[in-house]
Amino acid sequence: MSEQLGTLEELPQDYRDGMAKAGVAPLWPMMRNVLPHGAPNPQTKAGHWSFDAVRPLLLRAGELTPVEKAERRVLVLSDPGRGTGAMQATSSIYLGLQLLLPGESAPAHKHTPSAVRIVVEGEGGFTVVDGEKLPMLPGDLVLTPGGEWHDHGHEGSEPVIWLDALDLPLFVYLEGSYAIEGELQAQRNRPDASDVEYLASGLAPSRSTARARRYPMMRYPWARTEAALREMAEYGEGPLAELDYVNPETGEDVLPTMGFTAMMLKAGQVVSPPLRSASAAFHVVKGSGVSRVNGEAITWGPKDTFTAPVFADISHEAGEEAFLVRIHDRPLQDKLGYYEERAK
Ligand code: 1HN
Repeated sequence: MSEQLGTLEELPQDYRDGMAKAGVAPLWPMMRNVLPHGAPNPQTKAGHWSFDAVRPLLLRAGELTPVEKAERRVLVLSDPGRGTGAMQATSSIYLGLQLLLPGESAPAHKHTPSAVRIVVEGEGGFTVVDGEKLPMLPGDLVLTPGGEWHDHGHEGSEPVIWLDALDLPLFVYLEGSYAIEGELQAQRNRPDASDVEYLASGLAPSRSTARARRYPMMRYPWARTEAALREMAEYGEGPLAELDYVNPETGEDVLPTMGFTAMMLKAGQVVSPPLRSASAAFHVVKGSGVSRVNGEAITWGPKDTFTAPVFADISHEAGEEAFLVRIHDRPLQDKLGYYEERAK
């Protein structure tokens, strides 16, 4: 294995000029940039967005910019490693905080990237996906899978804020990101599938009926997630209560590229997971604590969001009982065949 590869500067100027003219470049000076030894060298840096800091800015956006002029009234959480304005929070995950005011609606569209909303504040908001009206209560996780029509509305009396997570950076990278606009959807007059076909965990509509939809359940009510985590923390095996959000028909991840894992930390509990090849964002549904990401301390409170690059050394310590949702790209890495965990 060669240690030191040749540099561009070592090459004669006439040769460099000739290469530039011919539209070619030598690989060897650039090889380590794209293939570092042992582990990736991520551009992403750990980020932390305090909800208390972002909330007033978001509410002010509500005064400054009518939803008609924004389509989606969102403040984007940019990766500090890429700088403010970067349309990504990690290599593969876009995050934004979206505000909808009472009576407003965000128009229908469908696009190639998939999105998930985690409701941060307020009641009365809803998302309609393919005609299914999905109520949005704090902590709920709502899917709008790629290719599905979706619009948002608000029947309540206070502002509603949610966190958007999209696999947008992948689609931008693939030059595959685009949207189609449409009319607000007619809503089917029935509760969403989490309150009908999939009301009870472990029960699914009989297989004698038509084949299940690709995305059979698109709302994961927080009340059930929290109740399940509490039982896991009390009686489950292992030190940590963690639950993956899965498709109730297949048991697979809810979306092709992004995964979601809810976790409960008891007051004072410390967890130190293995290094993972997946990048991650953590959204604090409730509670407070301190996490260390590659040695940097992040002191978080309710409704905050923080991120960790690939292979980050992460530990969490809950000051009080805490519930976090981890957003990650393990499903994509599984499909590409390289997801990896390394013991610390
Ligand atoms: C989008 O469709 C929504 O539907 C929110 O609420 C944020 C950011 C980039 C691209 C599409 C939404 C988005 C988005």
